[in-house]
Amino acid sequence: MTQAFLVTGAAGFIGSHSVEWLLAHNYQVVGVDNLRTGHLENLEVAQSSPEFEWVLADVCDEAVMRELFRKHRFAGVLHLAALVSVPESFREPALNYQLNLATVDSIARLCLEFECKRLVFASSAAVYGSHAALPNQEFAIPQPQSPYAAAKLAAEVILLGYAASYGLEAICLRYFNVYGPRQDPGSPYSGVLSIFTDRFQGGLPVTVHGDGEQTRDFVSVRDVARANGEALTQMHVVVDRYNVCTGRGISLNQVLAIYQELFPNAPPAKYTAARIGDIRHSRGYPGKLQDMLSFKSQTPFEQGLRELAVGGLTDNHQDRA
Ligand code: UD2
Repeated sequence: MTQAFLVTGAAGFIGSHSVEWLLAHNYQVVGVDNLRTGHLENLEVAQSSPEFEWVLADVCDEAVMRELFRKHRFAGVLHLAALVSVPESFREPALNYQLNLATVDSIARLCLEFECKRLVFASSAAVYGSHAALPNQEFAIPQPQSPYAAAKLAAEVILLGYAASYGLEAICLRYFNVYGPRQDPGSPYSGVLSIFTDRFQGGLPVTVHGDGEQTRDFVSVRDVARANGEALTQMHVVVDRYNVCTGRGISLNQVLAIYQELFPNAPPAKYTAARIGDIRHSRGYPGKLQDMLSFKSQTPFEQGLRELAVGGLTDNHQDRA
């Protein structure tokens, strides 16, 4: 019998790519989203598969979710639905608590109730804070500096506690700077590459906050979807927290040099003051996930950025790892 997996936040940026990976690997998928920040258009490819069931629902609604668990007896859950904006978590700490902590607990308890063994949780590199040694390793003492990071960390702790108490196979994945198609460029706090791509494509100048020498560990959504899929479906996993990153730090100025080649007639970038609270360098150590899942990011940054900026990175989930 084909196994069914639940993906929450399915219509989001990472969610929709993860759904496609699972469908390409012949799994049944039930995708839930309330479309608060996700978009139904992201699921166009998924909707064409008979193995995909779309459910418009709020994951915070435990009664609705319980019915889904009862009906499908999921083999595993990929829990991505969240309040995704760090600035919003400052403005709305109660909503952040509800979406990024209380709901994770509720989904985990439903897994226990319906004997769904595996729960893969979307955590964040934000849990490290800005003072952790580079590259960030999972054993570092986390120093969350936002309500968002605090909730993600607390959710990890709850899940690992349930793993120790009840045998739940909880895998917490700490995503670094994920980029790729379908990332919404709509807010000033959107991922920098979604904003830059949008502006370069529109012939508009980009704004660099600071001197452009800050670095990030940019990981392609295609690789992140594969990490999610492997964590959800591989037979043997080790319950823990894992970085999802490339291990390579790239500066914004290096990023701009690639855009310059792709858009030679673009207006020059404007440099303004650094953002308050901005982290100077962020880079993860990828070895732990590599040891557990044989996972290694496969998209070289230059290639991923070119594909994003000039097209081509759409349906790549057919390639098996
Ligand atoms: C990432 C996450 C955030 C949180 C944080 C933890 C994203 C989108 N955000 O924030 O959720 O986990 O890491 O540390 O992944 N920038 C510009 N111009 C622009 C936009 C951004 O110069 O138009 C700069 C920005 O000041 C920063 C860098 O680009 O230095 C990356 O910004 P970001 O918002 O993409 O991601 P980050 O690392 O601040």
